[in-house]
Amino acid sequence: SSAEATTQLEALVIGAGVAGIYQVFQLKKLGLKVRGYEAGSDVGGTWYWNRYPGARFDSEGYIYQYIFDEDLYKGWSWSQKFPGQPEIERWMHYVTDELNVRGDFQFDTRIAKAVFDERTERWTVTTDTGEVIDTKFLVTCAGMLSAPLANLFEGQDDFTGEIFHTSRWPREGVDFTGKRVGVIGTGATGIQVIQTIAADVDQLKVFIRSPQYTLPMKNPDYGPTEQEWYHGRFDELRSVIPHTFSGFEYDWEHPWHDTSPERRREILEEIYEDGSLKLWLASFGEMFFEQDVSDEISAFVREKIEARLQDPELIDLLVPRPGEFGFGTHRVPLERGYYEAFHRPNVEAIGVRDNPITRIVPEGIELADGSVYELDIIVMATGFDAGTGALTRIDIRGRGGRSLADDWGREIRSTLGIMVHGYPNMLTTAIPLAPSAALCNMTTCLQQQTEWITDLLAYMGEHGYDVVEPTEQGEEEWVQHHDAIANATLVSKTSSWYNGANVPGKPTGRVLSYVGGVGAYRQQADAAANGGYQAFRFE
Ligand code: NA7
Repeated sequence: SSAEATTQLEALVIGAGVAGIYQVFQLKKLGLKVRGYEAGSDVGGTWYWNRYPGARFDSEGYIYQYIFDEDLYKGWSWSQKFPGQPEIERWMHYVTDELNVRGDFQFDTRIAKAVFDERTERWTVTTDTGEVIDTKFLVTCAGMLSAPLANLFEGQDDFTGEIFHTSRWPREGVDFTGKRVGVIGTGATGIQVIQTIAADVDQLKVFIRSPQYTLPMKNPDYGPTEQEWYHGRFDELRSVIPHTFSGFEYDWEHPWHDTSPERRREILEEIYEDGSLKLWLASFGEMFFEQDVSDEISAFVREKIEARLQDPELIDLLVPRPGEFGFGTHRVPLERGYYEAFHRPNVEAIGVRDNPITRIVPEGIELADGSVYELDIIVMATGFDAGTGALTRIDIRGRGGRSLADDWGREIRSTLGIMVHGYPNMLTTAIPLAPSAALCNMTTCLQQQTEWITDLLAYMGEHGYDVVEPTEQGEEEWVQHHDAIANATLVSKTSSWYNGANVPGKPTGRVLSYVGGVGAYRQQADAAANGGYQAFRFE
């Protein structure tokens, strides 16, 4: 349609991560002319960008894998229960080659703009290299946690040392030897960095605003015995994982109120020993809804952390305060030796809750009280504009020229997290109002979302439809359903990236991830499709 368009497609997929690789594979199989565009130089998505020291799964490797194909699953063997980024990146290359989609991607190309043309009912997409593409469907696999919050402080450009955001880590790595290093941020990422580099740096200054509830990771090596064990569980895993609360193999097992206090304690102790996210995602589901239960489990986890820290000053800085937020209402990081790192003589914990970082000065970090910490390297483990950032950083224009960044700047809405009213033929993954990294093993959710999208496009092909869009009412119903569940949970009462609170100016009234559970969401999504896509309008 567009006069200057050099490429004509039926589907343009943004991103070559876990979602994009599988989405391109499926749409190709459907017979569509599809092409993927990726800003990075290679495949991997999250596992391409996040190559900071200590980057690692908090999901068991054998649970994170795609489960849609038995040979693909069994053809890969992890060397650990929770593998690290280099091995994960190798796995992403393995699946890309096995699915034979590498040639369907264009790398080093960032999508800058996408405009829906109401006359032709097609998208005109422009890349940062000036290429113009005309496509029927725009499919976004751009990631939930991929738009980094990297420019946060005044004076960052004046720093005479080096500043790295964790998700923009140099491919060649960073040499910490003899360096004074500052880390800002103690979420899942900061914790992995800190515990990993503490022994390698001359001095480590950790700037802590909000400590998190964590769980200790146990990470045994996997050899042929373990690999055979989980390969042998393929059928079982495939029947279980898609239907649990969190897309892991385990699910809520224990009813809090029917369990005696002594037995509860035993159960918590047992599950804690699992060394996984199980205590969060598969112990007592009541922790998400009932304040008393949340308080008791939070106290249990605090007790565990405090026993390792001993020192009251460190406890004050590194343990969430009672009543502040409940265990599990923020993302729970797994850690290994994180707390012990603070016992090293070269590591210092600096509280910045009451004495915040005000700016970066040429020699280091300055706090409100005027004190300056002199540093050679600053690591910003400061997180992401979650859920919306990957798309609002693209100039996306729907019907009537409406802007997605403006729309979501007012209120973050979607239908099933798969489409947005006003943006016909734009199919989305990893955006708000679907289950996501907040409470989901990401590959489980992304497989389901991309499969749902593929089924929708197949349905359109069968019926000769060219355009799909959620109706205003269909979207409103999903938003209401989402909010009714989210607002009944304690997650809605805390502030974190779960509800946009980590980004200045972002609307915070809504929990971004569907909290009803992965299995429940799947039922809703399947019902929407099987019922003839009532929430959608076709042309
Ligand atoms: P998170 O979880 O958003 O953590 C960001 C951290 O950075 C968090 O501790 C923040 O403290 C801290 N932060 C952000 N801005 C500041 C300023 N201005 N001063 C001090 N500290 C600051 O990001 P992650 O990358 O760790 O994890 C994101 C997800 O990626 C993770 O959950 C996994 O699913 C993968 P705050 O809590 O806001 O007080």
